[in-house]
Amino acid sequence: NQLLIATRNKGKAKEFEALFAKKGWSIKTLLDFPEIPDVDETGTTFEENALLKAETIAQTLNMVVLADDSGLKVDALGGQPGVYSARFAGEAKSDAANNAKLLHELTDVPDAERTAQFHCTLALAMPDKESLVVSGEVDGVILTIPRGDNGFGYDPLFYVPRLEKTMAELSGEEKNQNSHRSQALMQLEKVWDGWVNQ
Ligand code: ITT
Repeated sequence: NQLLIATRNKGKAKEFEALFAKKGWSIKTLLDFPEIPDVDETGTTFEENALLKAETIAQTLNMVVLADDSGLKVDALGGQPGVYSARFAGEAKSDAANNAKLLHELTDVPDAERTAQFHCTLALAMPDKESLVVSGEVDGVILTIPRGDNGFGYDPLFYVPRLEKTMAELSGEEKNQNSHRSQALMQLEKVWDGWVNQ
C-alpha cells in the first residue's frame, strides 16, 4: 500500500500525513523525490490541474498517485484568487505576501461582503486506469487582521463562523476534521476501493 501525494507544499503534506496515519497508511510526497520536476499547472480549473499533477506523476513513477489542487475563492473578487491562490502575489509562492495582497484587495469591502470558500479538488491516478476526481469546500469570511499560528497559506485570515475560529486557530486535528481537504478525502474514500479493485 504505497501512495504518493503529488505535492511539494509542506502544509498540505503535513495534513495528508495525519489524515492517512489515521487509516494506518504511510504516504510519500514529492518532498521525498527532489529530482522529479514540478508539473506546470497550465489548467484553468481545479479539476484540470489536479488531474494534470496526478496523471503526470503516476506515469513518471508508475504508481498510485493522489494530487491536490486547492485554493481560496473570494466572492467580492469574483472567485479569485482561485486556481492562482499559490501565486497570487507572484511566483515566489509566499504565504505572507499572498495574505498581504488579499487584505489589500479587500480594503474597504465591508464585513458582510467578505464571504469566501476554501476549495479542494483531489485526483487519484494510476497508469492505464481512468482517474477519479472529487472535491470539498468550506465556507468562511476573510478577516481584516490575521488570527492564529497553525496551518498554512490563507488560514490566519479565513474565519469559519460555524467554529467561531480561523483555520489557523484550529489544532491540526480540528482542521483535519473540518477542512475542504478532509471533505474531499471523505468523498474519495467512498469510491476508492471500487476503483482500486476494478
Ligand atoms: P502543490 O502544487 O505542490 O501541491 P501548491 O501550493 O502550488 O503546491 P496549489 O496549486 O493547489 O498547490 O495551490 C494551493 C494554494 O491555495 C496554497 O498554496 C494556499 O495558498 C492555498 N490553500 C490551499 N489549501 C489551503 C489551506 O488548507 N489553508 C490555507 N491555504 C490553502
